[in-house]
Amino acid sequence: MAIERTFSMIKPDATRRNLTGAITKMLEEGGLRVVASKRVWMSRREAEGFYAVHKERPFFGELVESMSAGPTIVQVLEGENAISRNRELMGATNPAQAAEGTIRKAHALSIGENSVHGSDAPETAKEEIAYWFSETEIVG
Ligand code: YYY
Ligand code: MG
Repeated sequence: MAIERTFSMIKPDATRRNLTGAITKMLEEGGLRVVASKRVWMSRREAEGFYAVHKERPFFGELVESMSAGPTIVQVLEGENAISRNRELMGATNPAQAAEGTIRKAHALSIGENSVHGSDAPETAKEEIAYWFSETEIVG
């Protein structure tokens, strides 16, 4: 099995409800290790840049609004098949469809305020990590 790194966020809807520890615990108990972490309050411009792939989607405005509405914890996670493992632990984008035991099932409020982000592929993981972290901030 390959040791990988992925990019994760604990979104403002979750930090607002003091869920940083609870969500990090679910990630750690799911086999992932936090190798970089910081708390940021992203600007609208940073949120637009991060989610640029979605800029033509109807929910883009709300997404940028909610991501810049409060603090986010940005993290790099490491572990076996970290990208797909993290997606499993997160659960489906829409919490109404998320499996029992997943982070979104336990904590998400709605499809828009769904508590966590996780990269979806090796290339996006690399880009998303580089968007928020320099190499020296990642300590494996
Ligand atoms: O990767 P993931 O976060 O599970 O979903 P994406 O399809 O990449 O969408 C990113 C983000 O956009 C999602 O977490 C919430 C928001 N969103 C939305 O508000 N409404 C939708 N119908 C789809 C996505
Ligand atoms: Mg996505």
